[in-house]
Amino acid sequence: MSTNSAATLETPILDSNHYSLLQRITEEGGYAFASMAIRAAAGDTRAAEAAKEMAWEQLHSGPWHSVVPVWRDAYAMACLHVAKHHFSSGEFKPALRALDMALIMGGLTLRDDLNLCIGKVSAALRGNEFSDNGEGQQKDEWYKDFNLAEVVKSLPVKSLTCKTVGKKCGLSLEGFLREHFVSGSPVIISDSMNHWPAKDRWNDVNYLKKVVGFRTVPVEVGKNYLSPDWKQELITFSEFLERIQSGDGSSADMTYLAQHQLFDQIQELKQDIVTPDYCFAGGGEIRSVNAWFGPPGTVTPLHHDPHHNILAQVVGKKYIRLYPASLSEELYPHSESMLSNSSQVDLDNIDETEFPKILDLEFLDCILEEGEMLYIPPKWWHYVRSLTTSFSVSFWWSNEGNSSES
Ligand SMILES: O=C(O)CCC(=O)C(=O)O
Repeated sequence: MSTNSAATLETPILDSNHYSLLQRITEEGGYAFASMAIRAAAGDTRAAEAAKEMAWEQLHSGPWHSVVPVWRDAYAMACLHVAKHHFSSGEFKPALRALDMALIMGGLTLRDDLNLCIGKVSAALRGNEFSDNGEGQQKDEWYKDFNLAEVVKSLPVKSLTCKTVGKKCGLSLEGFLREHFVSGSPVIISDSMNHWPAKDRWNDVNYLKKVVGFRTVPVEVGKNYLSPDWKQELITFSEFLERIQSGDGSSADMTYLAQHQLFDQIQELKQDIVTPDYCFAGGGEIRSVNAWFGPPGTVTPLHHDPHHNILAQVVGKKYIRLYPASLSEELYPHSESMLSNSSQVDLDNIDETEFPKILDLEFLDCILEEGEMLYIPPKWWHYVRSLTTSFSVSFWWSNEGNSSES
């Protein structure tokens, strides 16, 4: 189907699976999609857009877990057709957006094709927009001034007055297992990410703009995921960086790239991180690696997750408060099952009449500094506030066969 020309995107997996995929889609009632996809493959741009719309509707026809998986592959297939048409017309940005949408929303079958195409479109875009190689350009760093006394005023009451999380240097895997993993005890590991390429690269705004500026990413907008005004948007990384740099985000329109599996989507950033050896403790498996990137003042409200977690602080600083799992009942969890891992208490604005016990509970807290990792045991409640522009990576792992993510 595709030729080896510079103006075409190659899709070897799609080429060899096109008809079997269409057959599976037809078996799920997708006759109209299949006929559009065949026209799209033959070069009909409008049919490609129509097929993409049809698959999109199927992805939004009910709760995400009830979407028939082949429709996710159908969406990726249609995005590939759309991207090919844009690319051959020299429209690289819309081509890249279609490919990113397929990575974010689509199935896994065509993932290698998507990554292959993304490599080619990104190279074409970089060639167009960055004619200089950036050498000699001043490093544009994220944050320069940090005033702890000022910042402490924005923290929840009683912050930094209780016990702090212990910090260890040169913690061996055996020491981690014995003293933290088995007993479920948090620790800050202070020297385990010096070798990460991200440590030098993500502090440089120009690097991020150049390498991932054109990529589309999902961001959260609003005070936090529990607020009624909270929403999600899809924007380019460059737009996101501009929002952070403009620094005028009030809490109502705070933009946070939160809990997104960015490293499955963007290979260049995956190469900048290293999975800590600690994550293989207990013979477990990585469940998800998430990015958390935003301006000062982002808040992840008090909640717990079912997995072991290493939260690695690559850029900036975060305040983190931890309550042990044994205090769950006293932390006023929401009653609806979807939110039962989140507390009803807004630690930034505690309603003592409604939640009288909360101020008596003991907790651990810390300021997690650039280059440090925090181990959060499963089910430990955590509240997180960024104190500067901050980019962290969380590694969730567990050894339960089918445990689900929160
Ligand atoms: O960094 C954050 O804002 C939240 C991190 C978190 O909740 C997690 O890693 O589970």
